[in-house]
Amino acid sequence: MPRVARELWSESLRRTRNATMSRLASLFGARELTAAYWEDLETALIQADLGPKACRSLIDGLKRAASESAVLRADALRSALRQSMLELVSWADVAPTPDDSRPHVVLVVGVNGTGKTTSVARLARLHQRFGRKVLLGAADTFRAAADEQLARWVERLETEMVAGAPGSDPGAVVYQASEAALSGAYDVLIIDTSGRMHTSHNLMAELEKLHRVAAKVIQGAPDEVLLVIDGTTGQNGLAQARAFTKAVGVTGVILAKLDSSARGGVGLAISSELGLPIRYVGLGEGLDDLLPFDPERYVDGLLPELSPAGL
Ligand SMILES: Nc1nc2c(ncn2[C@@H]2O[C@H](COP(=O)(O)OP(=O)(O)OP(=O)(O)O)[C@@H](O)[C@H]2O)c(=O)[nH]1
Ligand SMILES: [Mg+2]
Repeated sequence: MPRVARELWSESLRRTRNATMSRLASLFGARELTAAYWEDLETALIQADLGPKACRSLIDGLKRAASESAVLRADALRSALRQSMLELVSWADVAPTPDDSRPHVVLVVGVNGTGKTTSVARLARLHQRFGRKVLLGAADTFRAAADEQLARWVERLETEMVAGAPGSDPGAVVYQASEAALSGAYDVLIIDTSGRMHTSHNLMAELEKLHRVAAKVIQGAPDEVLLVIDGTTGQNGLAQARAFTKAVGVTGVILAKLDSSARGGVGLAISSELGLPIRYVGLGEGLDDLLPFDPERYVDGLLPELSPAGL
């Protein structure tokens, strides 16, 4: 990975690292692993929004490692924790990728303001980098200016989009966009949807319908349903993920706004408690600031270095 990307990850996770994970640095320096020590470590991990399940499995793993090696040196503790964290976010499955047989369809969903529209544009950019022809579907017909926002991105991306009149049926947009993707020989169709509360039954049912409409026009579509979670909202993102997964079968998560979050550890909770892979992360507001998820960069960005006392 180019150096610039590594720095972007580290820079973006600075807040989480400094605000919530910094306590770990002094814990890494501990000489004696007492009961109070393990409690402190667990508290620090919980505060970083890793969620109870991930915390438990990390602590259990570390205790095992400690008992196996009798004395666990501070630097060994850091690398054991790093290894366990990596295991929690490393997914064996590979994200589905477009093939030549038909357009690859991606449905982007999430609650209000999480970063869906921005992510749609940036995802388009990532696909364009592979030389793929990308069409956007503006199925957020609910918010008046939504298609204008997407249209501005479309201009910058030098691509096309299919939109409907404000207030019109988003299902019709998905239908037209899917047909246009087929007839225009597009490689990828990315559909933006309106923000919706995961607690609203009707709005979740509407998403299910969009899913069905896409499948009607393009057999097997959508290939991916990406849930955008705002990285600043911490554990609340988990409740959202559960509801969206129930309604539309989310295939992966886009963790946006990691750069403005002090609770970036939530990615570990998403991976371990929901069993959902994180596919992309948002590390800024620019067109090039959506990156494919990289477990090593993520974990290294979260963990503070050893404090000098621990060396
Ligand atoms: N710092 C930062 N800001 C982001 C990121 N992703 C999105 N944003 C900002 O978050 C705000 C909301 O982004 P949108 O893409 O409009 O969110 P949305 O989910 O489409 O919103 P609704 O359609 O209203 O539900 C914008 O100001 C974006 O610039 C990110 O990764 N980092
Ligand atoms: Mg939007």
